[in-house]
Amino acid sequence: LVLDIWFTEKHEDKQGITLKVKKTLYSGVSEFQKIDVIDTEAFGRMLLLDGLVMTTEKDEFYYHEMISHIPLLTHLNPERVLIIGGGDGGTIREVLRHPSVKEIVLCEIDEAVIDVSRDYLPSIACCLDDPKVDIHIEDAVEYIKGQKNAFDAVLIDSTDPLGPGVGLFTEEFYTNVKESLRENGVMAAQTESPVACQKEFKLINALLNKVFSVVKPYFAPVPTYPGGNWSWTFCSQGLQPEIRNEALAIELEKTSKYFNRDIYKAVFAVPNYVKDLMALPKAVK
Ligand code: SPD
Repeated sequence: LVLDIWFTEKHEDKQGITLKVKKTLYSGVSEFQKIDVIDTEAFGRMLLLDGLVMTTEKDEFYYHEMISHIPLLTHLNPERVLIIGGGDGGTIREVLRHPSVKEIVLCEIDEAVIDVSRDYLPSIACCLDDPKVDIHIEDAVEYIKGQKNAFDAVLIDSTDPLGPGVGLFTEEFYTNVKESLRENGVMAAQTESPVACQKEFKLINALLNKVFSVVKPYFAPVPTYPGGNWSWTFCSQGLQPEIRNEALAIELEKTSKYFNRDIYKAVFAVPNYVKDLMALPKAVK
């Protein structure tokens, strides 16, 4: 008997991402959500939370390189970094490539995501036990309230604005993130797909604009996410996103799968349909 099993993540009951399944490796329900790891033909092992694709072995590099190197290279000397969510460990792995970083605090609400990632996604979770990493199992909405002037960079590696992730997409939360930043601190958040999640993308950007003085969305492919094109948003209280450590950018470029210095500049290009969404002006002759 040859099994022909396919997984589909349905998006708003209108479209879907469909992958051929080799095997289900793990299925469980934590205090917060359903967790699955599926081995797929095309993208290797894939982590699902409440049935939504969080990461896969084959395309995780776009997401984790983008959420880390774009904001961190803007900062001259990031030493203390907070990652919110990110229990799979992919963002930790990339942040550790910045030698100035002395401490990474991972604030993840669901310890089970960390445990499952350790067991089934070793190439992504490889650095969760690095001595520079301090893991807090706590809701970041509460954790961030007690953090003032504490971090050089905050990276919001959250799930979608659903279930346990909802509180990470509010003006109050972003205000607390801003207050947790040291002088010249930078923030980057995953901000949904400009193709498939336009309502969410627009709303998140409007909230960020209320809180931060510099708000710059940037874009890259993530083939297994809805729309295939994803966004993150860089925020600061004055620093514009630009490479401030050229030597490190060159080092990262040598061994990254997506990041290079041309990509750094290109990711901030805003397509016209996104300018329309954000009510930004287009070129006028
Ligand atoms: N629709 C998927 C959004 C998931 C964003 N977070 C992914 C976590 C990878 N570390």
